Amino acid sequence: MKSDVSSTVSPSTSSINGSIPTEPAIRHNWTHNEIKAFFTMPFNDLLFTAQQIHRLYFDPNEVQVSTLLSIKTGACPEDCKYCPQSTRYDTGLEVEQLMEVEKVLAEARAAKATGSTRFCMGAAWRSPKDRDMPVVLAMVNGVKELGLETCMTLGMLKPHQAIALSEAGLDYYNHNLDTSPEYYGDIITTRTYQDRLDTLHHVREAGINVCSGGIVGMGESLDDRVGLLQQLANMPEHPQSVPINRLVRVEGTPLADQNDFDSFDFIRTIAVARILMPQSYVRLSAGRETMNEEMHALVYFAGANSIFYGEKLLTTPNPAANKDLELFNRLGIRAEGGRIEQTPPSLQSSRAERIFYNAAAN
Ligand code: SAM
Ligand code: DTB
Ligand code: SF4
Repeated sequence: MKSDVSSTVSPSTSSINGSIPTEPAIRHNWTHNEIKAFFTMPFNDLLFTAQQIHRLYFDPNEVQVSTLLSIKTGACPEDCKYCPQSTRYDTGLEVEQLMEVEKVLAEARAAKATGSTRFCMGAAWRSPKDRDMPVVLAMVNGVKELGLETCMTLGMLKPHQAIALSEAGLDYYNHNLDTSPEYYGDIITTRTYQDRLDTLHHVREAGINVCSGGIVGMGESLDDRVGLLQQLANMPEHPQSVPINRLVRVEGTPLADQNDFDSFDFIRTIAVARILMPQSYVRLSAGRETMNEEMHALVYFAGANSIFYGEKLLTTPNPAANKDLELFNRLGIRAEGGRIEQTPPSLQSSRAERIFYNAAAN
């Protein structure tokens, strides 16, 4: 689908186009029009601005890598129109009960061996039942003991559940707003936007890092993408991690026949997220299977600095780890944490380049 960014008028961003303050104020009062003005900037100005801001807080050549595991799959009572795990849609998915702790730990060990630094566990639940909590807490404990960061996404949480997860050592909780408050009702009817904000509040209060973002390509308007980022950026604290998913169109879901989402609009969304939330990790999340290497490179340039690593997301495919590594090597990107063995780009190239690289490195 063609971009719905119709104008490329320069907003009044003299402080941005001219000089970026050494440390931009971290704001929580962005207006809709201010954010929309970023979306409609000329593409090069937008990417340049995002990259400058990115460099104030992050190493531009480093990307955080996480591994995702579905610990309970399918048969979810919710009606999220994008989701292959909802029991309401026939997607041919095989239902799996909550995994045993030992099996989860075996997967976490394998993820650690591939160099991942964070292990994210997702369950197709509306919210966890208290009777499931001991098993879930044992997973957090066990993964933490392996020396990995822990992340969970289990649906809505009550305050006491968030506290228990925090005490077990949970580092991040993922709970997405998914879209703007205005478009939300077109996508999900079984829980409200406020329910989601409440869960994020409980997570924050329990001292767990918040991971919250959304999905683009669900037929939403530019104003809805603006609205989603406005909600995230105006939270009392910016989410420490902001996943931006490009809809994975799964056969059997009501959104299976959505048009392709414009690639430039996706890159713009990443860039605007980076500008609004300068200190947050912006995660290039679902949908990478539809992005070529050049698009990945542009998305990293726009300020994305986190990915899911490994060939499966929860139920759908993700690029193979060696493909990501090859691209990292070609772009001179390092995986954060230094656990992944990488070849400097020039070592794969000519002898002259190797000599130059070694000289530069010394
Ligand atoms: N059941 C829990 C919940 O919804 O809070 C946790 C798991 S749920 C699968 C986690 C997130 O995955 C959703 O909030 C949504 O943003 C994302 N997601 C699910 N299906 C997707 C799809 N087809 N394309 C892109 N993102 C998707
Ligand atoms: C997030 O924002 N994206 C991930 C993670 N958080 C849990 C999930 C993507 C799921 C894509 C569809 C699937 O594999 O089932
Ligand atoms: Fe259930 Fe989560 Fe999928 Fe919604 S996104 S149907 S809550 S698994």
